[in-house]
Amino acid sequence: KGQQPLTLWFTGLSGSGKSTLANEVEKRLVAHGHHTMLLDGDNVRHGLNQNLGFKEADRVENIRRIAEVSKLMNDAGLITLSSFISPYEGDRQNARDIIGESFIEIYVSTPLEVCEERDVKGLYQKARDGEIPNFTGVTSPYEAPQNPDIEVDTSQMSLDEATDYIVKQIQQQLA
Ligand code: GGZ
Repeated sequence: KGQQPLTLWFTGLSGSGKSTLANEVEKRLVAHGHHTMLLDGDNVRHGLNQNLGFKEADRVENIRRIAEVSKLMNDAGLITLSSFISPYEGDRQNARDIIGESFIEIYVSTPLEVCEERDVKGLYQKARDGEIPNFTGVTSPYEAPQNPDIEVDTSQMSLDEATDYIVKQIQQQLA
């Protein structure tokens, strides 16, 4: 199936629902015959970026490499779904510059209170207890996108609704 490559760039706090949503959107795209590559902490921070931590300079380099890989995947004709906190506005802008017009910023704007209440992995509690330094939303900043292409809040919408909404928003860009 012929397709225009895209990078769907999911940004948001830990526990906001980014990776779950990216997985659901990917399933939809694959069901429609698209070829995709999902990048997230599980397949990037354990391999390509295993030498990087969570200090500002490391996050900057993490996002830069992911943007370059996203572009390479687009060059190979794939729709890339990249799911990283990507907390800095400047780094997301840099990713947009690297990737070009196929870049779509999806802000998963689930509020911190909700992410912290969910605390699926117990990381917020550990961060509050001082066991994890530089934790986004607690002891490290998250710069919310001012003008995202798409915004979804998983405390206001079900997973299915949010997935439908994103797929509908990108429909025009899908060949
Ligand atoms: C934020 C951290 C941290 C710190 C470990 N701050 O909910 P998770 O577990 O599965 O997702 C988080 C993931 C964030 O990695 P990213 O590569 O997306 O971050 S960034 O874009 O800012 O470079 C969380 C876990 O790693 N984690 N320590 N200190 N999240």
